[in-house]
Amino acid sequence: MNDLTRLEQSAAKETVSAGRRQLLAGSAGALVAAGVGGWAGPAAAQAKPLPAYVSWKDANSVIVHSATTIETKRSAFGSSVITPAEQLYIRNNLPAPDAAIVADRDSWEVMIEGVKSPRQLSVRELKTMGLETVAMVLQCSGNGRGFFPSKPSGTPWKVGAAGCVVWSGVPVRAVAEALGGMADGMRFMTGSGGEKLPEGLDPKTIIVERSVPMKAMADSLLAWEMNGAPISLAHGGPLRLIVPGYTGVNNIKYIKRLAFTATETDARIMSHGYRISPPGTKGDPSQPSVQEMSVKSWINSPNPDHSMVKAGQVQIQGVAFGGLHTIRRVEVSIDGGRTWQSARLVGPDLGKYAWRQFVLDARLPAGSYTLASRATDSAGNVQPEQRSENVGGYNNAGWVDHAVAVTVA
Ligand SMILES: Nc1nc2c(c(=O)[nH]1)N[C@H]1C(S)=C(S)[C@@H](COP(=O)(O)O)O[C@H]1N2
Ligand SMILES: [Mo]
Repeated sequence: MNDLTRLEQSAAKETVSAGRRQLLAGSAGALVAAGVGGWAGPAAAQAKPLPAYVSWKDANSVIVHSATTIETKRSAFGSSVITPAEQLYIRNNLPAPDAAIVADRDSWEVMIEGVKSPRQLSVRELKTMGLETVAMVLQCSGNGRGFFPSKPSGTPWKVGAAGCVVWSGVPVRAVAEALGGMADGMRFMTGSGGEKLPEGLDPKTIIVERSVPMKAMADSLLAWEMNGAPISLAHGGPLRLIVPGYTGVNNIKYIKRLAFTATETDARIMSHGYRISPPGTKGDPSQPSVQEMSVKSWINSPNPDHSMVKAGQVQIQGVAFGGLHTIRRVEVSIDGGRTWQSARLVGPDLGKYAWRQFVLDARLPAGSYTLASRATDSAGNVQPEQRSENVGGYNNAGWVDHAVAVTVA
C-alpha cells in the first residue's frame, strides 16, 4: 500500500468519526454519518470533513478541497493581522510524514551543504546558533487560481490559500557562518523536504525541492515555531525553511537538507513545476519561475458569504501586502473600480513581509455594490487591474478578480 492510498484510507476513516461529531450540528453532518460521505461520493457537495492530521483545525473556518488542500474561508479572516493556526490553509504536494517526526523535535536533523564545513545539525544545535522572528504572508503560488476563466488544473483557490504567520528560528546566514561560510561560486539556496518518497519512482520527479536566489537568504530562517507554538506536523514541523516574500512552495516543510548550490535544482517541481507558462505551452526551465510575491490586496468583509449587509454605516475591510515591500496605501472602490477612496491602514505594522489590515468607513444605502481594493507598495508598484494569463493559474493579483459583489438592504 503506498502512502497515498494509506492517506485516503485514513481520510475515509476520519469521514465516519467526523460525521458522528457533526451529527449534532445538523443535517449535513447527518448525511455524512449515514455513510453517504467520502471524498468522491454522492455527498461530495457537502462539506468534506477534516483529515486526521489536521483534525485540530477549525472546521467552520476552512474549505476542505482534498486531504492535502484546505483553504481558509474568506469570511473567516479576522481583523487582528495574524492568522491562527486553526484557520491557516494547508497545501501538501505529498502526504504529510508520520507524526513520529514531531515526537522528539530537537532530534530532527538537517544536512547543511555548500558551506566550507558541511555537516548535519540537529534542531537542538540550531537553537544554540541564533534566534529571530519574522511575520510574513505565506501564500500558495496558485492562490487566486479559482478566478481564472481558463480553469487551470490544480486547486481552484480563491483568496484563502494565504495567511499572515509569525515564525521563529535561526537565521540561515548564522548557520552558514557557523559552518565556515559559504563555499565559493554558490548562487542559490536549495531546500529539500523530508517526506518519505514512494519507492520505484525517480526521486527527482516527486521530491519537494526548491532553489531561491541567494539574495533571499538575508531574511530566511530555519524555523521551529509558528505563532508562538512548536510548528505542527501539518505546517512543516519540526523544522521548516522560511523564505519571506517568496511564494508558499519555497517554504520547505520538514526540511532535511539545505544546500548552497551553484545552479538551481533539477527536481521536477523546480524545472517544470511552478513556471509562468504562456497559454498553449507546457512548463519548462526557460520560463520564469514562480518566486517573489507581488503587491496584492482583497476585501474580506463584507463579502457574499456573510448574511445580508444592513444599509447604513459599514466597515469595509481587508488585507494588503507587498511581497518584498511594505504597503504604502490601499484604495477601495464601491462601484467596481470607477472611483476610488483611500482606505486607512489599521493594526500593528509587523514589517514588510506581513500583511496590513485596511478599512474604509463607508455609508452604504440599500443597493448592489461591487467592492474592490487596490494596493500600492513602497516601491510604487500598483496592484494590477487584470491577472496575467498563464497555464498554471499562478500569481493572480488582479483586483477585478478579487472584487466582491454585495447586496445591501
Ligand atoms: N516539504 C514540503 N514543503 C512544502 C510543501 C510540500 O508539499 N512538502 N508544499 C509547499 C506549498 S505548494 C505550499 S503553498 C506551502 C503550504 O504551507 P502550509 O501547508 O503550511 O500552509 O508549503 C510548501 N512547502
Ligand atoms: Mo503552493
